[in-house]
Amino acid sequence: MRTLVIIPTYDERDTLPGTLARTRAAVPGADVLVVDDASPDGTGAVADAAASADPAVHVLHRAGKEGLGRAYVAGFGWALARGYDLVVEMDADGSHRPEQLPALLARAAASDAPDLVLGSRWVPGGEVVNWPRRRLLLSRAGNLWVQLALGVPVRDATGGFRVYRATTLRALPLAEIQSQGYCFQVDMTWRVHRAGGRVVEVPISFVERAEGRSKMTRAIVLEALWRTTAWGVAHRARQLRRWLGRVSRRGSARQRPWMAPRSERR
Ligand SMILES: Nc1nc2c(ncn2[C@@H]2O[C@H](COP(=O)(O)OP(=O)(O)OP(=O)(O)O)[C@@H](O)[C@H]2O)c(=O)[nH]1
Ligand SMILES: [Mg+2]
Repeated sequence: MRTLVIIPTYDERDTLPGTLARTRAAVPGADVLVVDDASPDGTGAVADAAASADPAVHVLHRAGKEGLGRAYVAGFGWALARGYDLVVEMDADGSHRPEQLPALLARAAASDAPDLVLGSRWVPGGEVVNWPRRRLLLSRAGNLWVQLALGVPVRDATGGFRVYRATTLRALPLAEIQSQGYCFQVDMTWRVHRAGGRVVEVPISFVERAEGRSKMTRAIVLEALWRTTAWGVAHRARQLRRWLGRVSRRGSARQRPWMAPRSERR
């Protein structure tokens, strides 16, 4: 299967070369696309140098920082236009170990053909290395909230090390997606789930970045909180309306039995 590994970058000059080398070694048959948002530290030029030395490496330059979600949507469009079968999301900072790509890709190519394979920190066998307590709590609480609010039956909907089937991406309205930061991962997981897609989790070992600077900000956390809350309220209201509709139909059928379907008449 033709595979593209998308790596979004913003100021990852120090981390990108190692990640590219490890990715090419781990999955030599896969192509790589770096999506750089005009990083002020010159990551785009580092990516260009790697691309000119290796035909399997490509670079998509964007005009400015628009967030992780927009970068991935642009990368998905690039992949779909070129006929890739599997599309991978992976961070540049080493938190996602390229050595675990073969396991994720093998699961994606298995005979049950999952629509989305999530690298998961929170299933048995998954782990986080070197995270401060604050980040652990945030991730656990965020994922619990997503399960409660949206009813998505996965343990790590916020994770960003994942494999999509191209057919899954083609079926989603990618141009409509508004989420910019990490909320994008939840948004995509929920969309695949709602569309009836099969989402499976594979344990990964997630390592805190050793170099470079985190782009996680308070605004990104708040975006995730308000969007998931709004989606959750709308989702639960829809469920309640459906349930009330069923109850009232049953009630009126009991009062006027001739209106009930033949199978429900007594
Ligand atoms: N193109 C692009 N890439 C981005 C943007 N924001 C973050 N990234 C990249 O997305 C990946 C994940 O961002 P990180 O800063 O590592 O976020 P994080 O993993 O939640 O935070 P840490 O665990 O603290 O590293 C990295 O490869 C970033 O360079 C953006 O606006 N545009
Ligand atoms: Mg990171």
